[in-house]
Amino acid sequence: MPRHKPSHQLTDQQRRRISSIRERRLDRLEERRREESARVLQAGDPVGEVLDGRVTAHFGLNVEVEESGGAPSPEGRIPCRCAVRETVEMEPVCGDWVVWRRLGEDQGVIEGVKPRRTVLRRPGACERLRTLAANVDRLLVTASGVRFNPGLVDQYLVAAEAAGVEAVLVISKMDLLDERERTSLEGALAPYRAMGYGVVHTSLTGDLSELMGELAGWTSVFSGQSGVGKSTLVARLTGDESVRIAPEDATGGGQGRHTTTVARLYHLPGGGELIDSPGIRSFGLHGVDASEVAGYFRDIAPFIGHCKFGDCEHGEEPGCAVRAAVKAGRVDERRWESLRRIVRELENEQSNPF
Ligand SMILES: Nc1nc2c(ncn2[C@@H]2O[C@H](COP(=O)(O)OP(=O)(O)OP(=O)(O)O)[C@@H](O)[C@H]2O)c(=O)[nH]1
Ligand SMILES: [Mg+2]
Ligand SMILES: [Zn+2]
Repeated sequence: MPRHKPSHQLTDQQRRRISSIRERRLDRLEERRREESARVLQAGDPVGEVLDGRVTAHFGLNVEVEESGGAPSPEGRIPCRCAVRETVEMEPVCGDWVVWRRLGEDQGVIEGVKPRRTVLRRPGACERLRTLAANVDRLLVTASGVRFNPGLVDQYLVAAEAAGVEAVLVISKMDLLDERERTSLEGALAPYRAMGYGVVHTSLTGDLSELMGELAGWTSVFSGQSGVGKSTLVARLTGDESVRIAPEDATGGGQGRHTTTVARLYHLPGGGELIDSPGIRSFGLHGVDASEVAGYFRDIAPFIGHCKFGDCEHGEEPGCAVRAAVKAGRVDERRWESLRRIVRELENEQSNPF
């Protein structure tokens, strides 16, 4: 029995109930946040000037902030636990640039969140929980080479295109594949290479210089199902020994244990930032309209203006240029099936927002 029933098996009444419980829980959390903010502010008046900073992690009541600019201390940059001032409307998330003040050695208060350049969201029935990370330049779509799941990759790519974030495919656990499996994986990856996406292979001990090259100077975020090896890569790339990694992986196929529970920002020794994020079961595309999705498929987008009908859904309608391109072998059939599936899922969601 799966621990969580997929949401489409719930009745409308159940969905509404879950949604209202979530809302109440969040209201309580917000109430506690206000109390925390009041408590912290009472403990001492804000000292010193307004500082610039970046959010490195986000917990229930507190947000971890690092002062930006200036040289890091010998122990590295020391993050400060901050409460969020009540007047701040946007809830700060990992990667946010903020203005804040110190309240002491290791406490502070966030006074404001700067406008976001990019925003990545995660699935969830409630808007307030959806933001995963802000101001990222690259989405590292991480998938295990063992039982590679292109359908999920396609969802991530749509999310990246919609957010205006460059996506790079990171295919992990290559050490577990034999020659025949490698060849078949290459076949599945060929369409992505042809579309211009970077594809990087990694293994448990192999060289990471190619991946490092993709990350230098940018803020990148790892995403992908639990157990694919995101944190393993973060630990190796940053040399940070505090990164939590799942113990021995018996299956190899990415049956994750949800080891990482909150998104966290790390620094790369050669410059650039890396955000590790919790593995997710599926990737929702909230905020993306079903009619926009085809435009986010790099291989399909060039054909969509040529369909007979302006509102063509690129299914089996007559005169569909996308379908014709698939039949002519110019678009990978599996990608077209992905498009159809994502559109169907979004239409279901949009007609049933719970
Ligand atoms: N053989 C092999 N095992 C790997 C590789 N990368 C990671 N693993 C193992 O896979 C398991 C899961 O790794 P994690 O790094 O914790 O996975 P994660 O993606 O961070 O998972 P969550 O935090 O749950 O989302 C660990 O036992 C790793 O040792 C790899 O390239 N090859
Ligand atoms: Mg992890
Ligand atoms: Zn069409």
